[in-house]
Amino acid sequence: MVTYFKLMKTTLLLMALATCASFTAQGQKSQVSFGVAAVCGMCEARIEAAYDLKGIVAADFDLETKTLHVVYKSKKWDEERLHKVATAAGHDTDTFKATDEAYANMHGCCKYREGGAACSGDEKERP
Ligand SMILES: [Cu+2]
Repeated sequence: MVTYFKLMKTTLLLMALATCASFTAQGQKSQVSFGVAAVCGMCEARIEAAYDLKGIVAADFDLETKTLHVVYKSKKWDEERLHKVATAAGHDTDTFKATDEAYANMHGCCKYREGGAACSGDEKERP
């Protein structure tokens, strides 16, 4: 009986190790899409630039659908923290709100809460 338990323990340990190894080999990448409030091309550039961070593989914002797609290393990031990268740059997401301070720091034509003032000159036109 004692031998049997020992064998069980060893088997379980080996199985656990094998599972860990296969996760590591895949690099544990995840991806997520969520809504981010934005008005113009400047917003798009600002949002994508904000995600130029360690552990983020790719960030692509679609201005037409106002959807951000992020590929990230799940070891370093989780969804809540990814949302907060956008709010720190001044952009509300579909779950979290930007602070008034971050919002106030944005360019005037990017004020999406007031419906977005008309962008002028060098920025891309609103869709
Ligand atoms: Cu803008």
